Amino acid sequence: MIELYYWPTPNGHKITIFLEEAATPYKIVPVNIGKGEQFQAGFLKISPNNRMPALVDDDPAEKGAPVSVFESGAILLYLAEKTGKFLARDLRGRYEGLQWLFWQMGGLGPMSGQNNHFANYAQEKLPYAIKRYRDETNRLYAVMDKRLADREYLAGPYSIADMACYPWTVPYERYGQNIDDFPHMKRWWNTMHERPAVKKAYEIGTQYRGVPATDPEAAKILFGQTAATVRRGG
Ligand SMILES: N[C@@H](CCC(=O)N[C@@H](CS)C(=O)NCC(=O)O)C(=O)O
Repeated sequence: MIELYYWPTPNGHKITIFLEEAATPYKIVPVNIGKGEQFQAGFLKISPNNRMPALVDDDPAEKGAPVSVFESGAILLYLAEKTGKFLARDLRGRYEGLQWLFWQMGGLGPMSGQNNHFANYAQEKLPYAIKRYRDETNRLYAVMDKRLADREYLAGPYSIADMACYPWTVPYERYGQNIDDFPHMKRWWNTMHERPAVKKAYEIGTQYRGVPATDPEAAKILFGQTAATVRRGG
């Protein structure tokens, strides 16, 4: 059985989308990040970056001790390799998927995250920072839009790259973007939105709603972490 350490955020949704698409049995272990559960000692052992998602597989391909994985991109790759699904096996197809997965991990995710932080969470409204990340999100949407002009999904066939990108485009309005400016991306977005497994993954998320990151106690836990936070474990 796979244990998924999860909270319903974009990075969490990526993994429930995969597991629902592949019909892989799994058990959710909630990690309420607004309450600081990401700093519990047991969780830090499998996710030293104090971030969810993380996964423990007690029936790995090579058998033996359970395998634990943190970082959503690594988890998607692990699951694709375990199940043989949603990543092409041939060299070219595989790298079509992997490059767009890494594009999400290094670009779309972090830039949208900073966009959201400065536009919606920062107490101090900094016009330069807000514009910087809104513009970069805007640029990245155009990259995706161009890519999707002549193929159904980012890698061609449906893959872990789409599962990684979609949750980070769901809140496009919060990120100051107009999806009508990106017609190919909009077509892809609607296709993703209508997939039954994607709907199911988001439905599962609704069971775990905690306090929003704007709550003062949650904000204290989530924002302003430094090396000292890591050294003392929370
Ligand atoms: N690069 C990591 C990012 C994970 C991440 O940022 N998770 C957030 C929620 S989306 C989290 O656990 N935050 C807890 C905290 O900030 O302490 C991944 O893709 O897994």
